[in-house]
Amino acid sequence: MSYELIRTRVESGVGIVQFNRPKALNALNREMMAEVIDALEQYDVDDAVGCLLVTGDQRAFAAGADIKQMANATPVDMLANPFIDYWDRLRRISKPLVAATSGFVLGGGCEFAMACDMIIASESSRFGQPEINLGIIPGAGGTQRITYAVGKALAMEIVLNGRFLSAEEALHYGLINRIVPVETYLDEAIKFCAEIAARAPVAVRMGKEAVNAVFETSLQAGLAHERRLFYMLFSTEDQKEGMDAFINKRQARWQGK
Ligand code: DAK
Repeated sequence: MSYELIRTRVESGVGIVQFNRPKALNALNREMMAEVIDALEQYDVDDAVGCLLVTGDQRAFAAGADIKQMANATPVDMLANPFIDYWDRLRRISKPLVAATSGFVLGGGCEFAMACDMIIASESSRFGQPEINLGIIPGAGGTQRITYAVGKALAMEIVLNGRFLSAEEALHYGLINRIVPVETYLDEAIKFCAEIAARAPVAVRMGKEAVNAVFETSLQAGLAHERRLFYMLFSTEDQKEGMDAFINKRQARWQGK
């Protein structure tokens, strides 16, 4: 599949998708989002890929949804817009999904990063939901995910007053996993993803599913869900391999089976 608005490649078991609209600060238009989701879904079923990484460029991860594309939209246009469906498809990606951010991470760009499982941020990353400046509010999960991450008080400032978070603040509040130098942020993120990609593939997916269940269920239901996934992993060859490798003091060789 060839793409016009993104770049894709596989490195060290990591499926990398890079937004490629630098002149528009990687604003997420419908066409680019369609390509992004298509590429991620393909990597999700590719056995050579164990972890997915989405990135932009140094100046911007993404400065939001494309304002020019939606400026004249009616409610019905927005309802018919496939845009929100892309976020639902993002949630159905079963392999770990990491965002490597730098520069502006705003609006839909921030919502995209927060919809990922983990965020590796360059020192220059600035996170925000500035939709209020356009007379709207976040519409792709921003009000919910930012509140889960930073709590109600700060979320209100971010959503109602367009307050940006620096990388340090984002780390402090647990929005991101780590801060890395601007010059090497993508390499660092690839290394981070490659480590995960080298682990037992089925267990990694089940681990992601179990952690994400926290946001969807009660503790009781979440514990039951975790236990079912845990028992299920005892039907995999990788569980037998992992435990045999430990007992015999050797490196495990994962099959993803
Ligand atoms: N959309 C379109 N173009 C954008 C853009 C955006 N979000 N952000 C930047 N650009 C373009 C600029 O128009 C400019 O293009 P030219 O004028 O050169 O043609 C180019 O990128 C460079 O931007 P600036 O000249 O403004 O660069 P500065 O360094 O001066 O400023 C900035 C950088 C990031 C502070 C500024 O560009 C800015 O404020 N950008 C807008 C940030 C923003 O408001 N983001 C939120 C967008 S609204 C939906 C759910 C959710 C959403 C949509 C639909 N559904 C349920 C269907 C999400 C909505 C949003 O994200």
